[in-house]
Amino acid sequence: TNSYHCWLQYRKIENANQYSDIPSSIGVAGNTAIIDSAARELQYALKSMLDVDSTVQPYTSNESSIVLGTYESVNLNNYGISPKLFDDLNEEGYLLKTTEDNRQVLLIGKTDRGALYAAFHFLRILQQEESLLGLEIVEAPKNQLRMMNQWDNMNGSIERGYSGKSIFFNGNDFSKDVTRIKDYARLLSSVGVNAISINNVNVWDVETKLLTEEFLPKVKEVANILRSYGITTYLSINYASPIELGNLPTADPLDKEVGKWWARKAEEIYSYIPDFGGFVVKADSEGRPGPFTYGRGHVEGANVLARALQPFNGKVVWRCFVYNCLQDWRDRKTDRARAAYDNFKPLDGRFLDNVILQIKNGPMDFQVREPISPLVGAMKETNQVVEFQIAQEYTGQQKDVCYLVPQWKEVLDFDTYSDGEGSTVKSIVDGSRYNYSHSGIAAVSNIGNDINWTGNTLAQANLYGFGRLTWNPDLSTETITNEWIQFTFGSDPTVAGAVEDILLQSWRTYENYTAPLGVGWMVNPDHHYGPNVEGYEYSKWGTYHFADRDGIGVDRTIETGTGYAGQYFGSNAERYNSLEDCPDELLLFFHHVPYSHKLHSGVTVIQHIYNTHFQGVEEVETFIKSWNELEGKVENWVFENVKERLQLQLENAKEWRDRINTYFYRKSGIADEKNRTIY
Ligand code: BDP
Repeated sequence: TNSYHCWLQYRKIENANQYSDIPSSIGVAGNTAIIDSAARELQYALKSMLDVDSTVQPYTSNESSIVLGTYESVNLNNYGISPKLFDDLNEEGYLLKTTEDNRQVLLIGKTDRGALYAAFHFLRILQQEESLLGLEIVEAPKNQLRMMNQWDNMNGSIERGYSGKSIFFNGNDFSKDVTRIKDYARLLSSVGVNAISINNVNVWDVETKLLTEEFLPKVKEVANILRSYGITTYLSINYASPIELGNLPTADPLDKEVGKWWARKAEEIYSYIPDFGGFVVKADSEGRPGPFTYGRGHVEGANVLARALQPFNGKVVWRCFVYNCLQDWRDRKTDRARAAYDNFKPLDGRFLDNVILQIKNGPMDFQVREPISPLVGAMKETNQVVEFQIAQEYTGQQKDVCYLVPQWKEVLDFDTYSDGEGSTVKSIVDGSRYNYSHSGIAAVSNIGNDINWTGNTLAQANLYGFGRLTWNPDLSTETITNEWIQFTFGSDPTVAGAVEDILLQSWRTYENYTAPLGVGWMVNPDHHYGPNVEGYEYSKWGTYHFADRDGIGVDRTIETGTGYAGQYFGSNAERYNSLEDCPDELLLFFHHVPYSHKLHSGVTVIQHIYNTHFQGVEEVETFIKSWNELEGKVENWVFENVKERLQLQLENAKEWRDRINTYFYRKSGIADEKNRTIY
């Protein structure tokens, strides 16, 4: 199935005439592995799209060719390009220019990474069948760190993986076949991802040994592949490594021997991988070891690692998903939503410069609807990246379609007011607002070894969209969506229209039939698929909805609730704190209200619950109807794959509808105004 190639299918171009004068030689300036990857991608794609057999040869300035290189290796004078143009570009930027006679296509990067991105950009233009005449495009990524977090375990399983097994590991070792690692690298770099951590943040087991001579040669092999696509390799580490690997009695970050151990370890790692990215760390969270054991805090915890990595330019990506998962706060004195801010905000300015805090987009955990984490923007002197979850753990697990680009856009466009009006999340994570030395966006990957990588083929759009958005958060959802559709399905307008409608509606639809009005959860414990209204209500995870016969919702106000609303800046705090002003979609995240409470939309909370749950199922039925009309118009394998998943989604949606509606009907005793059947 073509779906293996995702958006790099390079379909045959019907109207190839307009490209008849594209030069068939690729002139390569400089010979790095990255330039080589770019040249091979161009060769492969030109053959596939235009049936052109191109040659790759060393760059000479006067021949008609596609020129691929860096601004220092190409003779800019020849094309009347001033080297100044590159002064303002960051390391990964590029110029894509076609000369007036169209006999030369210039793909010139500030560095070889830039040249690779230019090549992929050029191929996007061809795939969209746009004109090449007189192009002059200057681009650079907006975010510095554009990172993928694999949650892959060495036994081959993937935590929260919904698309088969790991492509990196199996049998407590690295996979022998690296084909898919290379193809994954192509997919990632084609959308601009430039960093990856290859193992799960929960380092349970043999993964601890990734830092040893037993596995470092293999990490190196993988890093070599990834590097040739401009991707830097990171590892998730076990905070107790000094004990488990070093036989030290402690992992106390202030212990001298521990510090020395990490320093030697860093040296060893860099002797294998000179451009190793650094460590991703989940410490003192959900049972993972960390500095708390030794009476130390996150600053000491992260800085000991940072000091070890600093001589090699390595980074510590320290996750802020830290909360007490054994603390019951039904007494309303504590609130899990507060945890990241309460833990980290007081530490601003105390982390070393190569530490980056990684903050989940919401205060809880990747729900279909959550407010934006108040920690974003709250630490002006501490590098931050925001973390998304492409894996659809709480959003349908790649059975249900849930296109998350609109959600991520909302997050990135959110105004934190941290530095007055206009302090959007994107202006914080791109580093510009507070001059962070390192910042960007990371995400939990959604791929596995399923033939189409993502289980549901439509879930490929989330991976594509994530990359494109991290490159440029200002791209519109429509642009990203249409690109993906065209590269994946071609340009049949019937197909494009149907797929676009499904994708753009899908997030709302998923929200409609699941937990209402931002309250979250109501899922089955552990695996998190399907409804279980009280699944987490009486356990200690801190994820409650407080529904009783009178009302529902979590009081997070400043006066009577947990005070969480007060973690926001200025008008955000006021808006969320106020029952009148709080946006409907987050009402139950911030307020406990009676079922008869009237929303801004004019309906009561209970009627909203009924309406949206009936509506959600109807929307899935519409998806099925429009998808079925695509039979014969999309590849059969993909047609069947999505068709099958939509059936599962329909069952899931119905189950949610019935459980939620019944539950709230029984709790409230208030009937549906429209007299629909509630089981
Ligand atoms: C939650 C997942 C859990 C992860 C945790 C994390 O349920 O498997 O370990 O996030 O981000 O969403 O560390």
